[in-house]
Amino acid sequence: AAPSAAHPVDAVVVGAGLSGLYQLHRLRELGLTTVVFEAGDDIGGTWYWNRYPGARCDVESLSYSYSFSPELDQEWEWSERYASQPEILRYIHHVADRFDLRRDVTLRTRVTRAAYDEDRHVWRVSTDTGRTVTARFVVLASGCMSVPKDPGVPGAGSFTGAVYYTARWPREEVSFTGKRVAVIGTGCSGVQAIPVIAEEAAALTVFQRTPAYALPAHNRPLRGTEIAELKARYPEFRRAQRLSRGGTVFEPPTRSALEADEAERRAAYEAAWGSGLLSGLLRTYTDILTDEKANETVAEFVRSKIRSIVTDPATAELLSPRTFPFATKRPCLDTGYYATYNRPHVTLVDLRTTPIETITPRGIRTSDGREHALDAIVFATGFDALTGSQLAVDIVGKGGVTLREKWADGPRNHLGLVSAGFPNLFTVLGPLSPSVLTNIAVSLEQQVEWITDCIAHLRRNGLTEIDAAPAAEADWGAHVAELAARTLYPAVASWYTGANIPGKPLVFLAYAGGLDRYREECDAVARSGYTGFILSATSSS
Ligand code: NA7
Repeated sequence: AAPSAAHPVDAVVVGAGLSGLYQLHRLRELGLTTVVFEAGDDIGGTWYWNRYPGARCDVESLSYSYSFSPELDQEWEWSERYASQPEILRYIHHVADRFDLRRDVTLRTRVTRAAYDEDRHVWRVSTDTGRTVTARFVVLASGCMSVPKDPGVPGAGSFTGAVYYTARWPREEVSFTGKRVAVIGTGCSGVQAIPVIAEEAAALTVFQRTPAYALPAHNRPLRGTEIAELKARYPEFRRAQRLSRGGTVFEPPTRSALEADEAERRAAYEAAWGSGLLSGLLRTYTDILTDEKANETVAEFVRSKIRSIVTDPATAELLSPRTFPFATKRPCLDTGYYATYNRPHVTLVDLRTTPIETITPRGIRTSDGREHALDAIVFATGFDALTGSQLAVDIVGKGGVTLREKWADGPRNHLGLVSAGFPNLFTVLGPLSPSVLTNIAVSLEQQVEWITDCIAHLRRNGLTEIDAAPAAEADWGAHVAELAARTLYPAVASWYTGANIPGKPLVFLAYAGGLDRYREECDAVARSGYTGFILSATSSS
């Protein structure tokens, strides 16, 4: 029978992306009956929804993949250095088939509510299809960048042309041939989509509010020899990844950028630019993210690159970020982004000088009175990051307190995993964990494995409940804030701090201490018998 209130399951996992599918695999190994609810028409999460032109991972494919199965590592063959969205989705499908995961995934079903039954120590989980399931454990694997932001542009409903969101791109073929297209937003999604849309469109107008720092991907097909070379040492490479600071393997820098002279710095930055790695420039010196002067040397290097690529000096200047230090918002990895502005049919509109007044039936009107006539508008306007997907669910914990009430001034939890008063409810890639500051493929495995070990511990010891201790949670919040305060991140208005969403509390939302340190802290907690958590057994179990 389908799981229902009468047929309880052991665990509900919310979301069938990379995190949720791996969590299902692990819980199954423990012998838990598990159901995964997925809102989409198919599995894949982020890589299902973000199928916009040019969508591609900005972590190398050989690193951005599951590490838990040596056999999977050997059999899967990536075709490019940076995998495109369709290839990553094919990989996710392959994994789901290989580990027979689909049979426990219920598609087209959004979890709308989860309420804790304090007497029976179970969660009652409801969906938009009218199902209710009870489960002892709930894992929110609902994504750190999965709730698209409402762009809040007036008049959007009146436009008579086509409207697209990069984060909700249709599955059907979209053709821009012969069309006048607008892209609003120049974050990583816009930066990837713009050059590809420009290939097709008759005219492309980019509406930019804040320019991004975009670095060249130098994407290319992978050579058979380099794949074979890595596969020969994949176990060792995976171990190094797990122990690394951000989920990718590199030799950490040892010197301050300010200790090097101009020529030396330039050479280091040129090499990093040529490396095609998202964090290449960050890895040159120790203090790029902690010292404004050091950071400015990199920021100015990127601006000099923009000036050397973009032929019109005024456009180059508009594309040059000046309002925030390099990498305090996520840098973008691109293919041909800046050079696209040299094409005669591509126009850049600076929303700082001429903001959008309204969208009209025919196009977009800016404050200078100009109406940009359009056939299609693409919103690449970002997400309600890190907390959006958890707060989208009506979660009711102990004493009838909702997660929305509890997090009204910002998220609170212990280890980024469990929030006090919401027992047995775990989050993968949620707030106050390293998530978005790392290679999330490595981060999600670490958290899924910690959660799985924790549940195994509870069951082995006849325990039914784990909750965060309020004092430990307060300490964790202070620790995360303190780690962030050592960096340039928290002072910058970005989606890392919630500043992109009107009314969202301003809190630096990620753990900036590194995945290696985070892993040690999580492991130490588990080893000590879950210090900072309250574990209990109940007779009703
Ligand atoms: P981002 O990085 O949040 O970028 C959103 C962009 O859209 C950014 O340039 C915003 O400008 C712009 N934006 C947002 N709202 C508006 C309105 N109303 N008007 C004009 N411009 C607007 O999202 P992405 O999807 O590009 O990238 C998200 C992450 O996904 C990425 O870092 C990868 O990790 C994967 P603003 O900066 O707010 O001035």
